[in-house]
Amino acid sequence: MEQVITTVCHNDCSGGCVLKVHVRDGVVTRIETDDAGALQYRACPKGRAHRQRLYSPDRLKYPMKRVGERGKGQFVRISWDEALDTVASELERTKRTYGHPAVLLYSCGGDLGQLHHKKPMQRLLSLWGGYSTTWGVTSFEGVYFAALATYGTTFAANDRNDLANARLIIMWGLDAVAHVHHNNTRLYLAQARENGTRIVSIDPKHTNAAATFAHQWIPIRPGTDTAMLLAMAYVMITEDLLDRPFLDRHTVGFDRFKDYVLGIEDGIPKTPAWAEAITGVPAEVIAGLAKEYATTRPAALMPGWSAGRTANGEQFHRAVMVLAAMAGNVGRHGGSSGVGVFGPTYGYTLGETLPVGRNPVDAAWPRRQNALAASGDAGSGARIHNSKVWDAILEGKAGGYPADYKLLYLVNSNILNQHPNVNKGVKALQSLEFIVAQEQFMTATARFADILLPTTYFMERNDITTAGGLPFYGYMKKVIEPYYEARSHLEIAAALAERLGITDFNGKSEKALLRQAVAGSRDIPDYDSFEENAIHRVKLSEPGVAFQKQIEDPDNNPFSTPSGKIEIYSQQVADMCHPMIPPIPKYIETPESRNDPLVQKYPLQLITTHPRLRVHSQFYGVPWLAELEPQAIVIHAADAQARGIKDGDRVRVFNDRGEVAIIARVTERIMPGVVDISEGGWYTPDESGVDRGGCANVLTRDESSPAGAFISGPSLVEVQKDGN
Ligand SMILES: Nc1nc2c(c(=O)[nH]1)N[C@H]1C(S)=C(S)[C@@H](COP(=O)(O)OP(=O)(O)OC[C@H]3O[C@@H](n4cnc5c(=O)[nH]c(N)nc54)[C@H](O)[C@@H]3O)O[C@H]1N2
Ligand SMILES: Nc1nc2c(c(=O)[nH]1)N[C@H]1C(S)=C(S)[C@@H](COP(=O)(O)OP(=O)(O)OC[C@H]3O[C@@H](n4cnc5c(=O)[nH]c(N)nc54)[C@H](O)[C@@H]3O)O[C@H]1N2
Ligand code: SF4
Ligand SMILES: [Mo]
Repeated sequence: MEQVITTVCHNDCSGGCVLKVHVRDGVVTRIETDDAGALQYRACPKGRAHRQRLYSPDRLKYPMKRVGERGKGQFVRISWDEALDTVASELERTKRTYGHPAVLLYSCGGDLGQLHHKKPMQRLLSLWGGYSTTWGVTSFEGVYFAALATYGTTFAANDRNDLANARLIIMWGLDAVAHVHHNNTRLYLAQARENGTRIVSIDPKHTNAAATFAHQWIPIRPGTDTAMLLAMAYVMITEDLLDRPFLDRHTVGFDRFKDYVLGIEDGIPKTPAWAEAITGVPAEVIAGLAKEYATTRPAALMPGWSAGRTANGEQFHRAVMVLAAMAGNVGRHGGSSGVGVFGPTYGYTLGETLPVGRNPVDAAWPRRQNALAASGDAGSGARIHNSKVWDAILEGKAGGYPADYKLLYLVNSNILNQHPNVNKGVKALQSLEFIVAQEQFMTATARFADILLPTTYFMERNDITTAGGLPFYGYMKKVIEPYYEARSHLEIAAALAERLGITDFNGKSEKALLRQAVAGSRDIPDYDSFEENAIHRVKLSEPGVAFQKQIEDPDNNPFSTPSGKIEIYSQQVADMCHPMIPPIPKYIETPESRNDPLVQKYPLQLITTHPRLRVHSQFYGVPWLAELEPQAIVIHAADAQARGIKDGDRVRVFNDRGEVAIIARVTERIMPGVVDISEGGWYTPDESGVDRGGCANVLTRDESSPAGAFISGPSLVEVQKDGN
């Protein structure tokens, strides 16, 4: 008999989409989606294709141990007991020999569950005595830093349904069609457009969102956006288009910013002509958009996260927020604080599932120089930056890192594939004493593990999720039994706790922990119906607006910054005394810009966008999706022609860091001089070390931005027709 069970997709595109999973004899046979009511949470093609991932030949069935050379992917099946005993004894050996900081726990995205993610392992290792880990959220450290510095909080974006109230929407490096950024963002963009709202896209690519919604596409050289924002500020200042009362009432430090923009501070007026030379955007286009933004109220300046994932990406996000304040768009319907898709205003209320506790290794270290007070444990000096993991492993204390790292524990991460400079990553992984990966698939990283622990798919366990941007809770319901011997992250941590002699890890079942989370929610009235329906929407009388109270009644509602106002000049940042993290936003050129001498050798700038039909490396090779969109390098027709490349040709893409062999997609939907390989192609080296899987990170720089943005571009490369 076929059953249809409703659950919610787990992927970290923040979709929270509804899946109606058909199950027959314990096997998923097909997947449909939401079709009820006016506001649906409809799944994308990935959500519909989960079945091909669930039962993929790459899925791990049993615990395994490495037998061949590390990285060659040769493993034999072992029992769970042997696997867990080995992991526990390696943890203990590493601790005895080198101390707790030698254990590096790494976990990234993948899944938006509240319970089954890194939490069980974090809690276990904290109780055990501590571990090293990273800081610098791969996704959005730039906007995170900027929002904390400027507004004192990250709950700083209007609810996404408020977009329908805007009269002008600027999608600045934002492709809400490909990347979702909450399921119904597309619906609200469509509503806005139908209402006559003008929509502009500023992006090196003519994105899906631009093609669907925008009236104007402004191509811009990657990594130069701050210069364009400063020139827009210049026009607004010199043409007296400022919301002066707003600036006077709600902000501090505008005059310092103004002096910099006008060139009083450094002798360089940030004119549109100055910005044109840097950004490639004509001066009149910059001036035109500045006037339009300053005079159209309300206007929503909506950045994605990619322009912030460049060197000095924090400056981009800080500058966007300053522009939003200059135009008085903060705290009003249809406006935007400039925080864009990060947020939401709506504070989700859920009780704790499993408290992670304080990590003694974090607690033992003084704070980093570049940590804001509000950054919590991530501000500990024991942390290594995400972009610097390979150097930290290779160099350890001798290279100035906090510890010598010997054991890498991976949960929800395809780190080799997803971190910059894969070839350096291979060396780093080879240098470690022991690697454990809790994985579902034989990924590029899993091939390097010593022990592989197979984990459950979200459809094989219960969890709760929220989807950023709207007041929504999803119950990710178990629909089938675990695949072969797969176990959940919670079960694995509990089994290790026994072996490590930790008695207070957790005495509760999975469902009891989820019940406890729901009991702590002021929104979800009852657990059982939530579990049954799989979604709970909170009805608000109107879309939430970030900082509405602070703007409407500032005397009684200060911002949570040190000054109580929007900090255009941040004293907290000034106190860091870091020349590359100025207290007002500034344009600082990125390495591998068009002015880098390396351009002679590698003339094209590579960006590495998030794939529409994968979530990072997840769904790679799923037949339905791969057929729709094979992994390719996107190149402008003029650049292709100059190299004798035709659409569909095999090309080599290379720089000093490595080489990728891939198919070319020739188009005019990307600006000349810029190429794109979407991140997440599976690193598949051939005998000569050339990657055949289209992994962009073979080519990217493993540097962090001064205040912590994880850099995903631009990287200089050259492209040649294969066989040349
Ligand atoms: N389908 C799908 N959706 C996803 C994900 C996924 O893997 N697949 N990943 C999710 C996750 S974890 C995250 S963090 C987000 C990421 O969301 P984003 O960071 O916003 O996504 P990106 O694709 O990196 O970039 C968005 C747009 O910015 C443009 N861009 C790149 N560099 C620059 C630049 O320097 N300036 C300007 N102006 N534009 C630039 C790109 O061309 C692209 O169109 O997406 C989430 N959503
Ligand atoms: N060049 C470049 N690199 C990038 C980026 C970029 O824009 N450009 N973006 C960065 C960003 S924003 C992010 S968030 C990272 C993402 O980096 P990752 O999170 O490492 O990428 P995923 O491919 O999602 O890998 C998650 C892995 O966890 C495994 N896994 C184990 N257990 C579970 C589970 O229970 N659930 C799920 N879902 N997976 C599990 C999955 O099988 C998968 O292999 O990539 C970063 N890397
Ligand atoms: S992959 Fe993302 S957009 Fe697609 S169904 Fe899942 S949550 Fe929704
Ligand atoms: Mo991300």
